[in-house]
Amino acid sequence: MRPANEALIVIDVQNDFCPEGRLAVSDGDAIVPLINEMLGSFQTRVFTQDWHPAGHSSFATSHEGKVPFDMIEMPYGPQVLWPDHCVQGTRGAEFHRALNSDAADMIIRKGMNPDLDSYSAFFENDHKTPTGLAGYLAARGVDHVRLVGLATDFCVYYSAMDAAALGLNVEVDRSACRAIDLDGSLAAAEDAMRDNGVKLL
Ligand code: VGL
Ligand code: ZN
Repeated sequence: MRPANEALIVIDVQNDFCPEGRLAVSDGDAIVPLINEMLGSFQTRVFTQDWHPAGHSSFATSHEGKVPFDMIEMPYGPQVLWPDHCVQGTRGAEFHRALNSDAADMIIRKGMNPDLDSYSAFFENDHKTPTGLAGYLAARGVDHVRLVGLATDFCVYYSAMDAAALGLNVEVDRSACRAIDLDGSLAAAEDAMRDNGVKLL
């Protein structure tokens, strides 16, 4: 068993990010057995769930003339436009059915604000609006997090950077992550994480 100051954070292991999902990450479901095994050795286990209202501003279908993976400028900065995904209450938004989600101590839902995307488990993409996870971890005496899940170069990456900025000790276990990798985004994310003191396993 890992010590009580360490948490496992399982990012967005949902049907829409797995093969056959709306924003499928190649091999995304391959990490499920590994994560299930890891869950047994952490005393604090947090899951995140991307949880968008229909018509969310991060969907290409919400912008006339745009297609998935186009970029737009939002008031809070550049935003990739995605296929519709993880719409609240749909099968695509559910955790992968083989994932042991019963093990979650805490489930953080994010991306509910129609005008603002949210990749990180800690802050929405304006880098200001908190999800409450930092307070939850602090209240439980957690100062060390291990991140796994989908996708390495988006939600795992943003979560790792925010965790490091909050002063937590951060590890990303790449054996239990898979990437989207848009135009070199995986290499860029790994470089930025290393530069910010995130330990890549
Ligand atoms: C994610 C794109 C859009 C992720 C979520 O979980 O990495 N990526 N929404
Ligand atoms: Zn999303």
